[in-house]
Amino acid sequence: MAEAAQTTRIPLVERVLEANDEVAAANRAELQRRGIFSIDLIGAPGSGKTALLEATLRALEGRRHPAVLVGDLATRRDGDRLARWCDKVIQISTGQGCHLEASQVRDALAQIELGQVDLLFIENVGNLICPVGFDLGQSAKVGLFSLTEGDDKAAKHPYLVEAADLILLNKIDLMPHLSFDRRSFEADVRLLNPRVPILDVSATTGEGLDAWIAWLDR
Ligand SMILES: Nc1nc2c(ncn2[C@@H]2O[C@H](COP(=O)(O)OP(=O)(O)O)[C@@H](O)[C@H]2O)c(=O)[nH]1
Ligand SMILES: [Mg+2]
Ligand SMILES: [Zn+2]
Repeated sequence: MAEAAQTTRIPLVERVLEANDEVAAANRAELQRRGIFSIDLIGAPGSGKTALLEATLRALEGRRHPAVLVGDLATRRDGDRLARWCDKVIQISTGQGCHLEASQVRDALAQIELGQVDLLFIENVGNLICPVGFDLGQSAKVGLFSLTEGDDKAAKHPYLVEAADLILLNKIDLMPHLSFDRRSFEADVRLLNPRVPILDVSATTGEGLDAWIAWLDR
């Protein structure tokens, strides 16, 4: 019985991913047609995704025209934080869903006037695992790690590191207080993704944000 259940389960998972990929492809085509560079920001709960986006929106004010989608199981708190810096913020409540799916992005985008928008940030649900497998139609995946998670988290989450177009290492301001081995972290990243840029940042102090903004502008 257990075996039979397993053989029907695998194709179902494949169908879910295939359906997601179709919607993601449509999202990607639409965003490209509009010239919108989009980022899927993936990181653990508390790694500083919202804080980084707050600092980023502040830095881009008056220069770029961003929109933000933010996924969370419950509460509008992150959306409310971000709405202080950006007038195009949509909070996506995923309920029990531990990742965003392309259809949720499509439905959220339909609620935004995209005419002026040139940059889209998507704060994924705090989770380093399944968000990697669900394409949203983004231009780039950014993996956010932080010092408080420990220096072994890149090695422990190889799929995110492999898929990432950029790695951000946040909370760099806490380096004097923690025993985070920066070289070991980087060595683990390099084994998985030899060319991915790694940028040290602090959403709190603003350290390193210039390089991140320059990456966005490219
Ligand atoms: N010291 C320090 N704290 C940070 C930094 N970025 C975020 N935090 C703190 O980490 C906590 C979680 O941040 P939040 O943005 O909500 O993380 P999220 O769950 O990934 O969106 C908050 O208390 C932030 O103030 C940073 O660069 N340095
Ligand atoms: Mg958040
Ligand atoms: Zn999930």
